[in-house]
Amino acid sequence: MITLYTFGAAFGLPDPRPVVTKTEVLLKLSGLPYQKKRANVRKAPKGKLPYIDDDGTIVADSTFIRFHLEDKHGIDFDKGFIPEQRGVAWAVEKLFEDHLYWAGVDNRWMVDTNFDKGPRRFFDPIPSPVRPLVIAMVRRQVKRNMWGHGMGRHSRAEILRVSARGMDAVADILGAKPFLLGDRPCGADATAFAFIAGALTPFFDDPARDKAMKRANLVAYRDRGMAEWFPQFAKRAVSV
Ligand SMILES: N[C@@H](CCC(=O)N[C@@H](CS)C(=O)NCC(=O)O)C(=O)O
Repeated sequence: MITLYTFGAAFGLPDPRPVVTKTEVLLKLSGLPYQKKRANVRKAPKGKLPYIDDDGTIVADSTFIRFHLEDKHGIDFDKGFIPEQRGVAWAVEKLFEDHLYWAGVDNRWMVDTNFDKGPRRFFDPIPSPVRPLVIAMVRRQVKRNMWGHGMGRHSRAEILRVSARGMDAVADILGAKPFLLGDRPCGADATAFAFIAGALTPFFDDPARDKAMKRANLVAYRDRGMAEWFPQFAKRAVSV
């Protein structure tokens, strides 16, 4: 039995971190039995979530978890799709994970009102006398990470501009298809669904969200994925 280590539901979503939701969708697509457990991120093998324990084999990072499912269990998430489609799917996946992800971090962590109702809550279990210190330290670290990536060097207007372009690109690739490559999901749909659901959650104020909501196919795609994989969240992801 595979155990997926998660943060747990928040912000009207199955998990606040899209890469965790991505991994759960991959597990659902694989058809393999799995269970979920709340993790202590400080004890995670790479200091990040997700990771899995597959009968004693620990695999960290959503991409390496995918590779593991492919290698050990013989799953081909892109079965039936030609190399060009597989290539587009992989590029879309990494557009979300290595580019648009940072626009989401900026909106959730650097916009005070969003931080206060969102990520600040992660620190509630910390004893109150030291909490403000820990919060300030972690927020500084997130800012440094954003700077190191490069997204953090842009103004908010610039971040919104590049993230809107990215979401438009995905909406254009998706077009009228139910899933990224056609009538059935491929591996990258796990990522696209997770990130689009996160970007569209009404939990946060986000001009990028307002813009993305105008792309009806993205909204329908999010709704389709929620109904298919997380029906218990379908309502909450739409109105929190
Ligand atoms: N490349 C990794 C990214 C994992 C990642 O960045 N996880 C973040 C959440 S999105 C994390 O666990 N950060 C530590 C924390 O939130 O304390 C993957 O795809 O799994």
